[in-house]
Amino acid sequence: MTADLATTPTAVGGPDLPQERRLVTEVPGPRSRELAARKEAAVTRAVGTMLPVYTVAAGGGVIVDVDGNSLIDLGSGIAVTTVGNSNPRVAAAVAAQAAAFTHTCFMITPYDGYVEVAEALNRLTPGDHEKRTALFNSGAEAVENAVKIARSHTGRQAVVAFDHGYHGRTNLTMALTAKNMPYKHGFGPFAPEVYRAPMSYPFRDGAGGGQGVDGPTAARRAIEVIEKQVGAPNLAAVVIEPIQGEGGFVVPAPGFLPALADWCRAHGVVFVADEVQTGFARTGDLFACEHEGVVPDLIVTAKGIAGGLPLAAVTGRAEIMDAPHAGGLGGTYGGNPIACAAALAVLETIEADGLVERARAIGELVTARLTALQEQDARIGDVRGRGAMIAVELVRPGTIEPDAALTAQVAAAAHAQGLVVLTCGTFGNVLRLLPPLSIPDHLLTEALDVLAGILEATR
Ligand code: PLZ
Repeated sequence: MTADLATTPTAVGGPDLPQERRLVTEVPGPRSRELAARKEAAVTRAVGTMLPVYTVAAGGGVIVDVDGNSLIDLGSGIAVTTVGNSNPRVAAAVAAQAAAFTHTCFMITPYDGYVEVAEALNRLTPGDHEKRTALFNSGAEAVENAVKIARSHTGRQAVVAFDHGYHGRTNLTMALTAKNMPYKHGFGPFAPEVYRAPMSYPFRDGAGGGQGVDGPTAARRAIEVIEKQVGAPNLAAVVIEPIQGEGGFVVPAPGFLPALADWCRAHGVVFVADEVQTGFARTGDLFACEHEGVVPDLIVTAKGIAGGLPLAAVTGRAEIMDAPHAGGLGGTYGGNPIACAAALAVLETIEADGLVERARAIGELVTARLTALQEQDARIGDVRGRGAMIAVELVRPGTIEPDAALTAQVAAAAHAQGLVVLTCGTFGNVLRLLPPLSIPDHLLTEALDVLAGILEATR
């Protein structure tokens, strides 16, 4: 089995893969290291690889590499394979669509998959108002289009994003993104008319790990910056992640998002929820906005929408979405038929497999264990997140001073022991867990055991 997987280019993944952590070489092994050397000679160094084990198959909760190692997947390819890698419904839908036709361009001769995905998103996203959808290829492309739509609708130009926010790597989304390294450094000039407001970050707002600044107060703080530095009459859109992803799994204090959304509504500002990382059951709701009953004017989705096929969407109020002139939005591949077929299979799977509930159960299991660890380890400053999007922020004991070195050390040890675990955060000191919702409990528990052992060994 192992040898087959390592040598056969047509290895079969999906949930039937043995659900085990199995290390048969060091990580990365010799075949992966060979491929890494070829990568270095062929691929620009600007495109990095976090854990250079070269994949041959994945599914359930594991990733199998060319050396025959089976690693526990706690990253889902950055929150993408929420329904599981090579999910059988997705794989079948993709194969059937690929056999029928692969592309016509929706702007040339359209097809029903695109319309069906739009109908589904209009139905499933928060709010029962009349909605419209447009499809794109990546999160960044969809965020850019949300801004285009908001500008067209309002006739205003300014856009507000937040401290610690991440929205992509294209020119406009780099401008919206807060962190310089590695996303922006040397890549300017950036798109104009982008302003930044303070986020609600409970762990850091309270100077010592408390809830110092509550949600409504943090919203007033942000709104004051917006009113003084931008002015509502100039402001087209406020773009915010309901739980920040790359910025450190920052969950704003309760009341922050509703207060911001209310202010936007009162001032004719388009409230854009970037649910690229939080969407599609990840947080234990279909969309993270639902947790506080926030209804965004526009919601941006990608990643988990199509089980790994490139697809993204902007969905929102019909009168806003229809503001641009006919033909004003589009792109060659946006809403590609294979990606749409995958998305329909994903939505069916979320419902059929009860994945919203599964995300909540994962959240409880992971949070309970990490909270117990925190009680004995002052370096774990904060355990936060929701559903299957949970992180720990590592600090110097008794302070909120970030410990990026410890975070890197723990992540490296986890990789060596067969866990695909990601880091994030403005200060590089957050370990984040984003397992596929298809991961079995025994692998989650094993992964948490390994992490606990690593934390113990680094004391
Ligand atoms: N908005 C909230 O999380 C992508 C980026 C990884 P694309 N996050 C992972 C990296 O280093 O490039 C993301 C996101 C939020 C937008 C995006 C951008 O989505 O599909 O990568 O363009």
